[in-house]
Amino acid sequence: MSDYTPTPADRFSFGLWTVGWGAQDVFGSATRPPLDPVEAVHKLAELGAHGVNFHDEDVIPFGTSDGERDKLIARFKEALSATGVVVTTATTNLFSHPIFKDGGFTANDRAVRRFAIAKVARNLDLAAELGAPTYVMWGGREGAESGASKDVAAALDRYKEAVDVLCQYVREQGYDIRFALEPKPNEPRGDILLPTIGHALAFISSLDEPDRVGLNPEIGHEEMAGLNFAHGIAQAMWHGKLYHIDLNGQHGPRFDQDLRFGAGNLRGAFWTVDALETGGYAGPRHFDYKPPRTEDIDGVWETAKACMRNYLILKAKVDAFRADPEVTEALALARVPELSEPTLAPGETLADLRAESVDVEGLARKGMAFERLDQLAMEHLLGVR
Ligand SMILES: [Mn+2]
Repeated sequence: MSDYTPTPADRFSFGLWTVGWGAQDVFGSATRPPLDPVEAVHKLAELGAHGVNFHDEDVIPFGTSDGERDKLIARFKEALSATGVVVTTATTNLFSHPIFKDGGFTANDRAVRRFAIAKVARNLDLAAELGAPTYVMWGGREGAESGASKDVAAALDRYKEAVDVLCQYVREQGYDIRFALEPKPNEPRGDILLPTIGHALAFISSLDEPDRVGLNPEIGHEEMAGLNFAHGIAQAMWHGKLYHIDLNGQHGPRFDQDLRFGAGNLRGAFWTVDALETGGYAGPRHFDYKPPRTEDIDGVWETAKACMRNYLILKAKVDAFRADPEVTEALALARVPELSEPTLAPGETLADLRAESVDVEGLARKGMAFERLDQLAMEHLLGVR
């Protein structure tokens, strides 16, 4: 029986910006002092995490001189080698500085777009140096608040241009890095480009190197759009595009709550773990959340522990659900295995299918027995089975 204590073998990872968030929000200033990234790495290692992720500015504040930059990187690398923590992804902050008020890759101002691409390229060098296999692109400022201010088709042309240029750079440098786009419907912009998993998947097919680009979907972002996250990542996996994942908690369509994993939509979290564990996802289990503003640093570490613990508890629940003989029986009654059977038999033609006589009334009368199946899942989740 597991006591739900994480180890690096569980491959849990955290963004430095999660536990390091000072908790400033739209209405109030920070409630916590800055957290040294080195301290974050040591503490996360102690709690059983496997990896960390960073924006360039989580380690190197905007405007840092080259000499100071080298020192900060050296300190960070020391913490990694002292703890065995690995860098699983890196990303670029193209949203905090006022220069990015209208976006980075899709800013109307061409000089801003040029600066944004150069900023990403510089941090790609660091990502390669630190061995990050995945580079996340969250375009939180790529969007608009009003209709005429953004030519969406031109913005998508520029988005594609930026990703194509950076793919080419990575290839030419020989870096072993893939990109993962992170969709979000809104916040901080009124409407963000590539708002959902589906939009981003379609965009990837337009790129010069589509095989180098996949997704980093986030629970809260899809749920803000009222979408089913487990279905979204299942489709991303079906396309071979689930390169990374951001796990957190959200209560339906409202502001981006970034709760710890398992909080908010608990049933959604159960099916998310089920989709990842049964769907063959092999990447890190990454948490992208914000410890609430009410918490001091002890509360922050409670949330970090809870993210991992909740994942392990839900994994045990999912494993028990999938191993339950009554569930196997209920799946069969619900004809779930039958969906894996092709609709036409080998060699059969559409003409054969059309010639078949169908018991329309009989099929229409027959219930699907889905509620029994779902109640079994509920009872596993509630801990009574
Ligand atoms: Mn995220």
